[in-house]
Amino acid sequence: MSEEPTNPTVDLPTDLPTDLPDLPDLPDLTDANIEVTHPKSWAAGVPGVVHSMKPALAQMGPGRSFKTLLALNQKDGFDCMSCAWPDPAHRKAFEFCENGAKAVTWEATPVTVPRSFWAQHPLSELADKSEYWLGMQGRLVEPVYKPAGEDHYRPIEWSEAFDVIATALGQLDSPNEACFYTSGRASNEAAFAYQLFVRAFGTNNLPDCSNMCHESTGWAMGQTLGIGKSTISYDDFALADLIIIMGQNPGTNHPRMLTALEEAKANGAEIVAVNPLPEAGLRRYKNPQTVRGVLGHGTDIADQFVQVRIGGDMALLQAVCKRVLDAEAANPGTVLDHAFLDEHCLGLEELREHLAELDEEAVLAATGLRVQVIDELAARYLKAEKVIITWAMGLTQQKKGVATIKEIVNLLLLRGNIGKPGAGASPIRGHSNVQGDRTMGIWEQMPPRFLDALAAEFHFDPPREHGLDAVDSVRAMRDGKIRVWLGLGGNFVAAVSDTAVVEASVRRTALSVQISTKLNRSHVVTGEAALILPTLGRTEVDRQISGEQFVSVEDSVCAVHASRGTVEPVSSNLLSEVAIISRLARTVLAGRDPAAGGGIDWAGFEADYDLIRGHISRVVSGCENYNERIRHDGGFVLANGPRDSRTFTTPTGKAHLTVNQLEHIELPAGRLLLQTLRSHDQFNTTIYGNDDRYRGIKKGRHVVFINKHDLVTLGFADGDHVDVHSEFSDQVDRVLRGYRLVEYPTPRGCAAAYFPEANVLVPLDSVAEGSNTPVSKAVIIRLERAA
Ligand SMILES: Nc1nc2c(c(=O)[nH]1)N[C@H]1C(S)=C(S)[C@@H](COP(=O)(O)OP(=O)(O)OC[C@H]3O[C@@H](n4cnc5c(=O)[nH]c(N)nc54)[C@H](O)[C@@H]3O)O[C@H]1N2
Ligand SMILES: Nc1nc2c(c(=O)[nH]1)N[C@H]1C(S)=C(S)[C@@H](COP(=O)(O)OP(=O)(O)OC[C@H]3O[C@@H](n4cnc5c(=O)[nH]c(N)nc54)[C@H](O)[C@@H]3O)O[C@H]1N2
Ligand SMILES: [Mo]
Repeated sequence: MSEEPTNPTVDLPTDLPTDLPDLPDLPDLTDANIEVTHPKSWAAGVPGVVHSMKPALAQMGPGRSFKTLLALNQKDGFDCMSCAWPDPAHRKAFEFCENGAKAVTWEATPVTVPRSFWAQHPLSELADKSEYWLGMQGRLVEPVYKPAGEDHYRPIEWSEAFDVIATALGQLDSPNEACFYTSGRASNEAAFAYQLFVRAFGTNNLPDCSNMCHESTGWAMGQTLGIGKSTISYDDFALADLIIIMGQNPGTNHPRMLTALEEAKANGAEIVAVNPLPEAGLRRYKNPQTVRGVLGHGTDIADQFVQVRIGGDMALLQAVCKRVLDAEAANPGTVLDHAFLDEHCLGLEELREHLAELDEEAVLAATGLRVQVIDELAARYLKAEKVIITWAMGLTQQKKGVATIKEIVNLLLLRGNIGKPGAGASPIRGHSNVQGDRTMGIWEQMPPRFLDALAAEFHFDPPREHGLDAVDSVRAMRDGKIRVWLGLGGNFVAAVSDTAVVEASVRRTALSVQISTKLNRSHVVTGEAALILPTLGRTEVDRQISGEQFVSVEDSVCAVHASRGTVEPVSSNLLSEVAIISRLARTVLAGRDPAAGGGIDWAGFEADYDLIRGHISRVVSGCENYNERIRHDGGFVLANGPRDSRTFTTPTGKAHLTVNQLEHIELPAGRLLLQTLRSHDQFNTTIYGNDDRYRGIKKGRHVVFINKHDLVTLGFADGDHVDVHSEFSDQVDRVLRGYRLVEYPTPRGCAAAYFPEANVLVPLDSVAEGSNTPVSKAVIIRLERAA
């Protein structure tokens, strides 16, 4: 190991109990005693892991904990599965964060679900257990089957499990009666094999977690820039003059980003945070990997905090664009990047005309900001030569998410902030390989170019009709049109909106199948029959006939690299995702002609992942010579037209400035706008613990954050318990009962509660225009005193 300060981030406790907790009696988390203290003004990683992960660390034992944590994000180790934040190309010491350590601890536990578990616990009982309790039962190690009409899973042989699926798929009237979901942890190899199997089977029904995540980004950037991915590389952060972080909570969800921001600041960059909440990581960062960070004041991150109202970003961005155009009008030829606009862009005149009409009163109402705040942001933008804008769920999960992100593109294009060093548009992805999965063809709407390449490589004609995305899959299940549901990872039932509707819809299917590492809600709310297929996690060594395998992943800035598990699998009975997909495909497609999707060497795929990568080289553009380039130290970076050469593969070959109509969110009197977000102790639907320490919440998740003036106006006090009803045009009463109100510095009219519990409140039909993403960040709610 190098001499660099390595990892004070994770202090493993020395007093770990040697015997494991008695799992069946594991007390569930309750929130009878929620504790609320002041939110933190700074973020760092020192104390957190130990506390929130004590039960899981106790399961793991010190030896395995150390080995696993040390391998995290090392050059020869595995890729951290906690987020898609990139690794610096020339890092001095390996870097990982508190929440990465939690994710690894959670997965690498040696505790396994015992065979007796299935006989002991009927599904009807498991349906009352929390996500935390389910996850703490340990790793899944044998396939289990719940036949139709029964209330228990029971162990089943792997081959029988594949037969059950093949039979169910064989009974469908059309391949389009099956849906194949993907969560973003699947490797490129697994994802490529999976989409190939699904298309060979005959459908494009490939919904994924991205439909609920950065889908709005993909559409907005695709339509305006020709590519739905970040236009920067890691090193650009250190070169920027100004970084605007919108709708994102890096201290919890991308903690290693704080190191990049700290470096940018050290190089003189200004940072602006646009967020309804004063998130700790956006205010001050104490880098646990430096002495100054551990002992000192840390780094002040945001130079300006723009406390926008929920859903106000589009108006804010239009107002800033207008100020840029006004500055140009006042001093013609000095503000806009005319050379860039003339050569590369379309739509400037239309934008100018549109924004000339901008209603500043409407902007102030939508944003809740004072005009000086907007002026200050505009001044910072005008002063900077190199600007990066990053964003995440606060922008994408909005009704106007696509249009809002198009406004980011407008603002950047006006001053040539795309395709030059230190500048660009940078969506920060969520799941660690969600971007790679898309590159590999996991999308219900892959373009003809990809499908043609697939056809040429495998000699069958893949279906061309678009498939179902996440929300449309629920609708189709609800309407009885989907008979078989298969999930490659994830926890769809808990992750998608409108919990009651999705649960009823999944129960209508004939068979639901989950390929998973650990138990979750999607295993206990099932089709008539159900299967769980346990799989290796990313931390574990993957041995196949040809030897140890590695897989590959793509991060937020299009860098692709290898990931190799380092700990012994918890059970020799586990199959890798690639092996499960290959064996399933062999069973389902057995006997087919090559022209009907037969004739693919699935056994070869399972034996040696190089074979899959060989196909990827020939099918996926940008992945030529994949096997060779993935073996380079640190991998390789995918080509990116806007970033590399200001090439825009839109239909016109130009980048598009766009005109987007503002729309006011009508908030009836006495109502609040609720966003659903992540606590510090969770990874999506996986709950590690009951605390949210940066926001000052302990021992509970059933809280609603609310502004102090709204408390008064609505006749409540901090600590009161309420029922939260959401209101939508369909008049259905969706309600969460018994939530504790927490006075919090959120803007007036804006509230917050934790996902996934709050998915009960998000109506299925409340979706972003143009991307069909659930509007999880703007739900109209009414509070009523709890009985
Ligand atoms: N530890 C950990 N890491 C994770 C995850 C996790 O659950 N835990 N999840 C992963 C995944 S899949 C994803 S997608 C990412 C998610 O990363 P984030 O997008 O940071 O996740 P959220 O918790 O949804 O936070 C949304 C942020 O947007 C703000 N926001 C809400 N509404 C608005 C708005 O109208 N305007 C603006 N400007 N801001 C708004 C919220 O206050 C909050 O700060 O993180 C990834 N990394
Ligand atoms: N209201 C609301 N809803 C949201 C969001 C929100 O902000 N608000 N965010 C949305 C977003 S951004 C996302 S990305 C989705 C997330 O939706 P999903 O990706 O479906 O959900 P996760 O909770 O990430 O899935 C966790 C499960 O994945 C399985 N798993 C873990 N590792 C592996 C592995 O290596 N292989 C396999 N096969 N399985 C594994 C485990 O069984 C675990 O229980 O939720 C969305 N839903
Ligand atoms: Mo996500």
